[in-house]
Amino acid sequence: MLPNNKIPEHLRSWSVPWPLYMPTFATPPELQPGPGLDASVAAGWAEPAFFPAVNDWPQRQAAALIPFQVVGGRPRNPSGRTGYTGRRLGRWGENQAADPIVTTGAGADRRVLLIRRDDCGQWAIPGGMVDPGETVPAALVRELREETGVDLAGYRAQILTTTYVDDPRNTDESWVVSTVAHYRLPETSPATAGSDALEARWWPFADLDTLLVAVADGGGRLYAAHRRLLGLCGGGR
Ligand code: RP5
Ligand code: MG
Ligand code: MG
Repeated sequence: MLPNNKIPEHLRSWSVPWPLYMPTFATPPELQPGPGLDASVAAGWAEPAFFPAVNDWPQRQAAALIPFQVVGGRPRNPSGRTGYTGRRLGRWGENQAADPIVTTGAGADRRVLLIRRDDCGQWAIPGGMVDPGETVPAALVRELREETGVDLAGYRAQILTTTYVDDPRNTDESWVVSTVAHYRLPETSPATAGSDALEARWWPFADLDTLLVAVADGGGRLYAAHRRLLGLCGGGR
């Protein structure tokens, strides 16, 4: 996966003129017009190529969790320039995700349920995209069940935030906004990796900082975009 281009901070905002801005085209073959895209659309995880398929921007803007502009018929990432154009995600504009942070225990025994992502090998919150027509609470429960086998039915969610996620797939025209919820469970329950997870494990919160640098133990780093989200309930940095 490509890292986000480094855009100088003072040039990120769309309100700062940058006449020579030349973002890199980042759309992978499976999302470019042709059989690959047809297969991705048929598989249900992608919408069709840009024009004329997407002409409902007023509705999308009204439904957006974070307001964004459309300029010349193209959506603009509300966090500013990314250095990339095109899309690596299923939808143009805002892609809504749900991230369940599931913890147990207290103090030194406090643990959090993480998965290792199959696209980058890094440890991450077991989150995923909200399906069309699905509610966020339903997506939180479904994604956790699919990726870890743990059932949240009967547990109350504490919504922590709705936030832009600094996902490496973001581009100027397609980005992730997630609803992050915290669930406290009385004890750890067996976790089994499924869907797009390679492993599922209850990590001690105290180890999260080590995770950022340790590549031992079959692990990998903590998915950078989730460091801040885990910090919202006391983990990460
Ligand atoms: C992150 O990617 C979100 O925070 C969420 O955890 C996840 C959604 O994408 P998939 O796991 O469905 O690839 O941006
Ligand atoms: Mg996922
Ligand atoms: Mg998933």
